[in-house]
Amino acid sequence: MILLISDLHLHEQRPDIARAFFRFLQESAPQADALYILGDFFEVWIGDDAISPFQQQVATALKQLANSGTRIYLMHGNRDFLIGKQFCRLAGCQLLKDPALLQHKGDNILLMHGDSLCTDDHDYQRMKRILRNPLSLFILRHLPLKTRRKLAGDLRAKSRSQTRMKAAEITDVNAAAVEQAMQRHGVRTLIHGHTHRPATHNLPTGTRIVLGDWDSHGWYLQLDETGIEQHSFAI
Ligand code: LP5
Repeated sequence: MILLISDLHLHEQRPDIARAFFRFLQESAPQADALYILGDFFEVWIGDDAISPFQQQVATALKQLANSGTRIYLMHGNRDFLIGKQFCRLAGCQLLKDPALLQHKGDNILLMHGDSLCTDDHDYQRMKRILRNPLSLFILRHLPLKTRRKLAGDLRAKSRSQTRMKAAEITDVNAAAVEQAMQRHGVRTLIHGHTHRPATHNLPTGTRIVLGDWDSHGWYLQLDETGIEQHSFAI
């Protein structure tokens, strides 16, 4: 059995979400062969050299799960793309490229964070190109911690105010981008997060399953012999 989660946005200021996640790790995850985390696991990540006691606690909990035999795969999201090898070592998880393929019942399933499918959000895609090119990543990783904290805070604030003003269609995936991604990878099933719009969409090309973000509810997908099912629970 495989479990997938996304967009927990773990943060000191949401202890309720952290508690729900630790409960999930104790009650549901140990039965899984693998746990896939499809990005935005943390509210924001400014570098492996700035791990807070809370983030260390999260890493330790993941490591316990890994030690008990569940493989853990972690994909970057748009808020935690600076997660690196040091965190992965502490947490016993493996970084997963976006996109990635997962074999299930003889078929490939395409896994993505989801932001790359939001091609109508031109401002976001421009910002992503700037932030994620190798030179920017190098510079960002070497900025003083105080500067990184300030920049990350400014970016979150700007994002919050701008996202509120964007039309719903802009911040959702683009249908053609979805179709292209599925065709390029030859899959009938795509699973992603990012948009915070949990749903299962039946498309001419197959099925697109959107994982929910953890807020008033927690969400996870369960893949087993019987199929794929999205579960949610109150936080
Ligand atoms: O995150 P979410 O879901 O609320 O919104 C996203 C898009 N926003 C973002 C920004 C993140 O929220 C914050 C990123 C923090 C990164 C921390 C690590 C780096 C820190 C180290 C030091 C810098 O991804 C939002 C989308 C939305 O999803 C839906 O898809 O719309 O995009 C925006 O709001 C972007 C704005 O439209 C454009 C902002 C322009 C800012 C220009 C910055 C240029 C680069 C600065 C270089 C330091």
